[in-house]
Amino acid sequence: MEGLKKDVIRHVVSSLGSDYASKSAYNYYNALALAVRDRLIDNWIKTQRSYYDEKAKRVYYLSLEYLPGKSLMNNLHCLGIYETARKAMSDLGFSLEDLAEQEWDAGLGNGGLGRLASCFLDSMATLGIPGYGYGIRYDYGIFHQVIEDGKQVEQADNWMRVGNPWAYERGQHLFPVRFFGEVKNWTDEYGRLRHTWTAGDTVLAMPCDMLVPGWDNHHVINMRLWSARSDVEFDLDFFNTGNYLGAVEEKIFDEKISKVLYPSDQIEEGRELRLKQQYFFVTATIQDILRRFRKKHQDMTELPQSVAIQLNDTHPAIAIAELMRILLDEDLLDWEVAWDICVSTFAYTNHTILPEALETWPVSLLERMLPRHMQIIYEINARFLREVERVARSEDCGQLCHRDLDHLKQRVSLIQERPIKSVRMAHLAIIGSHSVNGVAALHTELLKARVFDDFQRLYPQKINNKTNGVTPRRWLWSANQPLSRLIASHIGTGFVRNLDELTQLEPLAADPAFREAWRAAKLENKQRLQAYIKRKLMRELHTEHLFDVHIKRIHEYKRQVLNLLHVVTAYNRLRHGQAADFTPRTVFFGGKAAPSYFMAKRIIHAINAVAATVNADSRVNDKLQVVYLPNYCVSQAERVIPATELSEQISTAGMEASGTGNMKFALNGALTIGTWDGATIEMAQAIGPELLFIFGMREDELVSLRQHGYNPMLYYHGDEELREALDMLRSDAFSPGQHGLFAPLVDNLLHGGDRFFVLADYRQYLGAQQDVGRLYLDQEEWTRRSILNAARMGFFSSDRAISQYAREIWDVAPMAGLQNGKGA
Ligand code: GPW
Repeated sequence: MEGLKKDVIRHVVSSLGSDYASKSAYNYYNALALAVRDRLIDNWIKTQRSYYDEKAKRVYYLSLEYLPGKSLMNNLHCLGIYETARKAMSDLGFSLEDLAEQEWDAGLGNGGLGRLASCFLDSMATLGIPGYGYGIRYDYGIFHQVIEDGKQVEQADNWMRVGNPWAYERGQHLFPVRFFGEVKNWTDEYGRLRHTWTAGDTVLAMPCDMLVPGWDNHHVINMRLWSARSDVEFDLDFFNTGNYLGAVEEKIFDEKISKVLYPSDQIEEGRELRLKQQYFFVTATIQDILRRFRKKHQDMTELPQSVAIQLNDTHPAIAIAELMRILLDEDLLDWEVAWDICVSTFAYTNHTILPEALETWPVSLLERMLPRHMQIIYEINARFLREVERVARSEDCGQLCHRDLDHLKQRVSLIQERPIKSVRMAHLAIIGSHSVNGVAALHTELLKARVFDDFQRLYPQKINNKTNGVTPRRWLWSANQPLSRLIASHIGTGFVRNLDELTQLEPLAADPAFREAWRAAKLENKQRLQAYIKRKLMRELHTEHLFDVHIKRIHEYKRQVLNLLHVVTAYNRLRHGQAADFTPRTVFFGGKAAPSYFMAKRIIHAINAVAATVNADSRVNDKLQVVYLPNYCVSQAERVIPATELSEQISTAGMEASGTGNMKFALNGALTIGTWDGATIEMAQAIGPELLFIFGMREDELVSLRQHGYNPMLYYHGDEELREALDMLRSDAFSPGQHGLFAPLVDNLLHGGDRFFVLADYRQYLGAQQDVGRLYLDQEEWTRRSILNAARMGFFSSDRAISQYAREIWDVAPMAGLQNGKGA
């Protein structure tokens, strides 16, 4: 402890240039972070060296998004110096919790997809897998959400304004990135046609490294984020022409590329700058991967034995064309050889079946910005369609039938003609990869049977499932110390590395003393949340209420509106005196809406309007409260999830690819009210469906309902309570003076086809909520179920997920000596 104290004081003085006697929390946080980073960097260097020494196969995880959140607490826990740090900082006059609050969340992602990437890096580090995360260091991460007059207002997230003590910026290792220009043809010595891309504009990619430690194993992996730097200052001509200000403007223009994260989740914006970001990221990453590879290899055909590249959705899929370009135009390989290398190296993860989220890029834009890549994509497509034709005409063509050949070719082509001629990035990713995986069992089945059914017939081995997982280090140990300590006092701490060990809790569910201790831990978390809400929102929570929580991005398919209709109905019953047996509850909502997503923003407004009415109504507000948590983010989730008793996972069946929040809640002892969707299905199977509150139509039932003609009006007319709730929303009961404010929401359900089947599931949802309320009155039974839920969540560790990726997709093994956790 004395060593850490000394280091902190030294950093306050010599790294931050401040007086250690002036007790600034900001300085002491930064100094502590630097002292922790000092303890990581030796192991990081040793880890990287061991990869070279052991000629290990490396895994590269390519993601346009990461959501690491805050690093301090996680890193202290991984290093095993949390207690030491707590005492050291307390000696210096600080509470560690307060210091940790000084850190800004690294919000370099939108939601589940970005957070999954961060959980996966944590697991690679803990399992000792030679992995690297690659991404973009956006200057502005996901916007900061404030609620003004019930509406979302976006503020810029200038997360690095106060510096980032965790990152190493490597300004000396820059990679060139080129755009536009033209393609020149030439003939090589064997008479073969060759191509050279002479690009117009150049910018530079600068690496910023963030260290990702494993749990108690001395293994530290790297997350390398690229930041755009202008090459103007390297080009003296620019300044020498006398146009100084013009040169500076050019510099600012170049550096715009990594300026801001696109804040839309599951909606494609199709903006030119977004494509620039993708290619900027991809080419810098591929150059870095090949640089490392070429240190030990000359023969490019050895690439797949040394390198696995995982594409996190299609956002980095242009990497397939980029690697082809390098192999063809720079290494001068033959097409077939280059293509085999690509397919064996790449693997692609799909995270959605929503059509509005499937990426396409206009051919005209690609031709202009990346002319050589567009040529290569055309060539990939031509060869692929010839292969399709060959397979379709062959005898074992299965369900393919060559009468339909033209249609088949149109469906699978990399190019779609309408509404404008565009490249389908998912098709490029499928064809260019040896593995295509979904993120939960149902999702993968839907990929095979619906979205990519043609590809499933063409390549029956390619599509596979890897159900998502979450890291128990952040989402149990670090976020929920009260519960973790209780668990550890009975079964030891092995569960942090091997989550299956939680099954040892099962017998304890029958032990009344353990149940009481479990409840006490949950209550401590509820009280901690209560204090936080009081500080931030100046509101008093009732900790004896059932805490019912719905936090995630706002999206119509996630159906926050269904939850809201339950709240309005409960409000009506209480007002009308029809709910004598109502179990008091507080309903929490939280989540950001894409700034361009009108309906999602209106939903936020409606939630806040209902909350204002309910909370102000003294007839009901001792029994029902509604809280909107502004600016939902990773660090807020870490506070809210441990305090949650009821987890809302109520997406339209078939539409949530997996969900990962669902796992974090159950792991922390919340019971789930949910639909038969995504990974919630597998959770119900692992836990026992009777220990969750499952309701609603299933995916196949919705398909047939849709086929037979779904008429939401039938539900409206047939259900009095539903009608009352919808009429109130429309009739301005919650928006006095703002006529028609929520009419778009209601019209969308009644006259817009209710694409997400909110009305179809309303009555069943109410029934399930009734069951929830009733069970909560029996605290012994509730607690028993809570314990069993957590005890059976072992499968949903991201360690299990990453082990499966490593074995079944990447063909990599953990580093020797790290399998059992302890590092060299
Ligand atoms: F549309 N997901 C997300 F598939 O958070 F790309 N953002 C996205 O843009 C997409 C997916 C994309 C989520 C899924 O909605 C969620 O179900 C899943 O658990 C998560 O990705 C991680 O796989």
